[in-house]
Amino acid sequence: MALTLYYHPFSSYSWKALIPLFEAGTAFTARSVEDPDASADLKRLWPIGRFPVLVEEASGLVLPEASIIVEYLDRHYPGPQPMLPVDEDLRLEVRLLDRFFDNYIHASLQKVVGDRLRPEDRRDAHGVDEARAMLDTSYAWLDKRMADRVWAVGGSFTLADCAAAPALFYADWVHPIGDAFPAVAAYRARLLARPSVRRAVDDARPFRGYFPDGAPDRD
Ligand SMILES: N[C@@H](CCC(=O)N[C@@H](CS)C(=O)NCC(=O)O)C(=O)O
Repeated sequence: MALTLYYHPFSSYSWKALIPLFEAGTAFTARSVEDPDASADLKRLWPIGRFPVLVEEASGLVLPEASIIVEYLDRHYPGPQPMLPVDEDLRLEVRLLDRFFDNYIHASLQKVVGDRLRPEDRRDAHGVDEARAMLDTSYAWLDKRMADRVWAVGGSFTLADCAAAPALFYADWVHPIGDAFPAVAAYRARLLARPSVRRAVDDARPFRGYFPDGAPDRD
């Protein structure tokens, strides 16, 4: 069945949906919101307007929200390795880590980036301080967890790692992980070495100029 992904190559949440598509080698049509027609179609399909959004042409299914997209792909277009483990308790742990990366790391980095995009007189310094504090707390918790792990949950690459890759990639740009959290830094490096993640990072390179205040000259 034909699949279309509405996305942007530089968008962190888009990477979260792209990574399992690349992992499984699933065929899909990519419609970047750089294209005004794709952007208009996206807003018609999902008035919230955020991306990624997956469309399954044959069924007419319109699926927003990256975590839900990953679960749907895993169920209906599985790759060689499940993104959600078969074991129910491990599945729950994967979902918990997925929430952790989205709610505490991804949301905090988006707050910092979003603030830079505001006019100077509309900035929210207190909110940014809170986001940075949350990043520190999250890095500390994750550092302990990752000390003796390769991937976020269990022994294989899952939805939790799909969430972690873009979150840690961009979080480190706005709030460096540094030497204080070596297990988080090593996990980020492992994620970036994964071919599916590397492909998402490389496809986004032409858009680095979009990063407010400039992208760091690394990664
Ligand atoms: N909860 C959504 C978040 C999606 C999201 O925030 N996407 C960003 C790009 S990374 C976006 O659409 N930004 C454009 C906008 O806010 O208008 C998900 O998990 O997919």
